[in-house]
Amino acid sequence: MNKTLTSLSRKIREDERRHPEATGAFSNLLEHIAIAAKIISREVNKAGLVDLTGATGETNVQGEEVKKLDEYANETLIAVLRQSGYLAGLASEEEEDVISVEDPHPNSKYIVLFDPLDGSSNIDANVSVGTIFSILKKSRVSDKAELEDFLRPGYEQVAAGYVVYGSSTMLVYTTGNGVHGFTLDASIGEFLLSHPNIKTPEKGKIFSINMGNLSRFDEGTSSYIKYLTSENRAEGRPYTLRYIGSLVSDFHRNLLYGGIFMYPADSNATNGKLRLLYEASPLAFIVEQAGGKASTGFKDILDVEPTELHQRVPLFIGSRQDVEEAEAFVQGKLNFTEEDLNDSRLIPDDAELQ
Ligand code: P6P
Repeated sequence: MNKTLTSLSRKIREDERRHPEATGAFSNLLEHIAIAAKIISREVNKAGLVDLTGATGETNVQGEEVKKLDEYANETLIAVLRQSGYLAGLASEEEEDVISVEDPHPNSKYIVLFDPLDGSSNIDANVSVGTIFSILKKSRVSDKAELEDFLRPGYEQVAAGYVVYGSSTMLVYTTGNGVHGFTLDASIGEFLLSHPNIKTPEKGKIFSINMGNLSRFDEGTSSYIKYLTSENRAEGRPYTLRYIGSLVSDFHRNLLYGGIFMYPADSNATNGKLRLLYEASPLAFIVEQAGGKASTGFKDILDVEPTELHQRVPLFIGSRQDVEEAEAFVQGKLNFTEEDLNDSRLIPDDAELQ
């Protein structure tokens, strides 16, 4: 496959041909998400010129200030997905309740959950932002999508992906058959395959966390950070801290380079800040398909049974060995104290971490 000439549409249809039972509804849905991404990308890339930056003066269901591009991205995704004709329902970070699509197409058995523009607090500073989406099949045959169709563990997803609006616009997705990245060639309006079959390094050298919350982290997380940043590490030099404050951008960098992103619970937020259903869960599907791991610190993200639409979850996600090490510290199986800083014999080697 000549990757630079493989469009997203072609890849989606090739995947479809592997499923004789496919009706084309799923492919159609993915292509509509790509259409919405192109429209949002166009506006994100000229936001400063068309007065789409800045706030609307409203707050969303999360109690967060709604930025104009937030609203634009949310409305675009809802409008385009409704037109796909194969959608039974949708849920958005910007919408308090699920939205059931009226008179859905008889084939419409899919539901989509999305964060329309994650990291939007960075928009005015021209920092990369992103869209995250998760696709499931309705759990019940009835035609109206209801809340219980959306409260599903991550391992039931049929597809997940994100769009990062950065130096270039990329769409990365999985349908359970590897992870593939497409870069938007705006001159022809096509997403072209640029990163086929993405695999994340087994172990990285980057950690991403908001160190401003250090005093509020649990002892295990604090000990893990000490371990990563110690000059006496048996495995070599300390890790590098990279944190943009935009989940999709931090996740995308670590997916390609290796490393771990953490948004743990802290004393102010017992479940952390990030949302399970349309942030942690889709990114967990992607990272597991790329050979990495996603955990709450105690269990796989994909196994978390949701109870609320907008519930938060602690998130440790990235290279498998890094996440496994973080779990060992968070669970108290490993500890790293000030005294260890001067005694390299105490630094756990990989065998101890297994
Ligand atoms: P903090 C952006 O607001 C966001 O939801 C994610 O994109 C990002 O990873 C996180 O919050 C940053 O949160 O508390 O470090 O500013």
